[in-house]
Amino acid sequence: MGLNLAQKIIKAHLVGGSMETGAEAALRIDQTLTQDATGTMAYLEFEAMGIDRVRTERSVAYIDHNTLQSGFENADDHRYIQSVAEKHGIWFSRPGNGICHQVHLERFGVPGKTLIGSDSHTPTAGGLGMLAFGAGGLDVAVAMGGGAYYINMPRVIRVELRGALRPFVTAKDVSLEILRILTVKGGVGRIIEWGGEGVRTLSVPERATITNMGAELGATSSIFPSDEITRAFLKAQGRERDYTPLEADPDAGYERVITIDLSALEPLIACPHMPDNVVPVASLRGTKVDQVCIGSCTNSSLYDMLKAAALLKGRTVAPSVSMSVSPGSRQVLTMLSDCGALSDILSAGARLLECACGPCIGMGFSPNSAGVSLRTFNRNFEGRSGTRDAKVYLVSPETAVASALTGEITDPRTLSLAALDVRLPERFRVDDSAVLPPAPPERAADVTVLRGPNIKAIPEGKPVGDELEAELTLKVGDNITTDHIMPAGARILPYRSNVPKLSQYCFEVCDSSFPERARAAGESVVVGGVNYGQGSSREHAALVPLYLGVRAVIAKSFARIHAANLVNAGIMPLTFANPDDYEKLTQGQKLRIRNVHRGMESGCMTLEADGTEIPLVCSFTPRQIAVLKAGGLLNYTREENA
Ligand code: MIC
Ligand code: SF4
Repeated sequence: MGLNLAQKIIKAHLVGGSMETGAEAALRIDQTLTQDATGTMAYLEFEAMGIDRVRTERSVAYIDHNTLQSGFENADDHRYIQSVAEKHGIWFSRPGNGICHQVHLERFGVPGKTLIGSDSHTPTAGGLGMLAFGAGGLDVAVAMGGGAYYINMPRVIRVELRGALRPFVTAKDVSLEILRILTVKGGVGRIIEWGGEGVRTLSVPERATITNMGAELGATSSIFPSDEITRAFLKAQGRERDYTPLEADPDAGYERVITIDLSALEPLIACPHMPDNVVPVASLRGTKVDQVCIGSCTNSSLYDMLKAAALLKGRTVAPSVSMSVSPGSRQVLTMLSDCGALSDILSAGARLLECACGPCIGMGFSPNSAGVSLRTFNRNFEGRSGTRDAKVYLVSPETAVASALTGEITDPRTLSLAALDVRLPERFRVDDSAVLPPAPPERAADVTVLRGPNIKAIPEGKPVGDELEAELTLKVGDNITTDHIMPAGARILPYRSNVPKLSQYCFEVCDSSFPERARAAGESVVVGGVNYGQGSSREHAALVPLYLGVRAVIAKSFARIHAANLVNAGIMPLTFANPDDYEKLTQGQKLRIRNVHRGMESGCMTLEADGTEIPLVCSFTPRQIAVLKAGGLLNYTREENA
């Protein structure tokens, strides 16, 4: 049997382990990216490893999340990242240059290469045929140092695309359709490989909208083939030399094949508060809209912005709607400005925000109380927008603009507008002056790393002992996101390099008394339901609980990146052997697990809770057991390097 595309790239990068489904595979990583909200931690960790210079083909540090600078904290972090990047061989994309995934697609992604990034939407680069993974900062730090990245060898689902999208139906609707089919858990342990004749009808930015939202499926990665459309995109970016054709073998095997007929799709919308809560836009017709936002790493390409501008041209946003547009990169913004499309957006009454994540992560532009916000983004988790009771819906740029114009949720097809004829340019405006090169090796020693007072030490991991005795300090339900565990937003995000300060907000969305209780307990355990830790790659969702004394999380199931981050922090992710046992546990109980070390090896442990015995399971690889016993990946790597 031939190989699918994912297997081909994995095979070419395998440096250890095995490609058998479920086994641990160690991959050589060609490129890394970081963004500032996770980057400070990643570079502190990289520094702690004592390696002088990155050993990747290309590592890029982006500043795109924390750009509000409402105090000294963000600016200090930017200077830290800029100087640490210059010293250690990392390219630095200045604030204002754009969202990491958009800029990486435009300027750095290479088909057939591997990329890991300290951001869950790193698989956006799969739109170019790159095999890209979201990871915790520590995994990225290790990869920068030349270490392998470990994945549990995923199953591969093929999505076969047929036909072509009809007017006003978009790549975003394809993302929402696959979420409707697979749900936010459906991609866990899987790579989603897109293929079929319909692929040829999708441009690279459209493919990237689709691979971007593979993160919402919980998928390990998502990937498109690299074909003539990829070549044309790279050529238009002035880097045709990076092109390699790539496709699956015709007889490749897949776990499952899902067929989507593009011509049968209609505009879709994800309702509050989960990206898989998908219905046709038409079914919500007439719902009043308060706010509309176009942007984020899902829908901020030049293509998306030109479509939005064409629909807004000569029209006015409804008086009841507050609308923002955040182009994904400086390339997008300058090209919009050069061709006059920016004026069409502004004249229609939209507010122009910076080329950054902005409202997507609650950094400004929060909706009004109980407001309805339509966003072209990828996540609509409760509270993420910064307004606790806001109702956030996820849509395409076309649906967003149609709704902004009418003031209510509107299927763009009902406005009798002429079909859009937006094409990508043959040549993008290439200006990399906002990407600063690192110092050459011979000058690196002269570069001083600048640290502000907000940068605090990384919490030290503790070796996992043979017996755990701890209090169950928090019991939460299903689909707990990292936004629940470690919220972001304008109030909290500036403290991403200050774990003690961040700890005040841990689990704030679920129970604001948790930090106090955990501190009082000393050592504690958190209990969760299915898909615990879904969403972002932020390792703060592990490091902050570590700081608060959490030693294990017991859940019905875990999201991939978060489970890896817990292990990296030296916290055990354990699973109920029988999910119904979740009901037997009560917050406040004293828990005990004996013979932890034997249990990690055998995959079974027994939890004692007030005389009840509850079987738990785990499937740690020998490497993960060593990491847990060392008290986390940082200690483990230090020991290995020594
Ligand atoms: C997100 O979209 O949730 C973020 C903010 O980009 C995170 C990273 C972070 O928390 O800094 C992600 O997706 O990994
Ligand atoms: Fe930024 Fe939002 Fe994309 Fe995360 S999902 S990288 S916050 S734009």
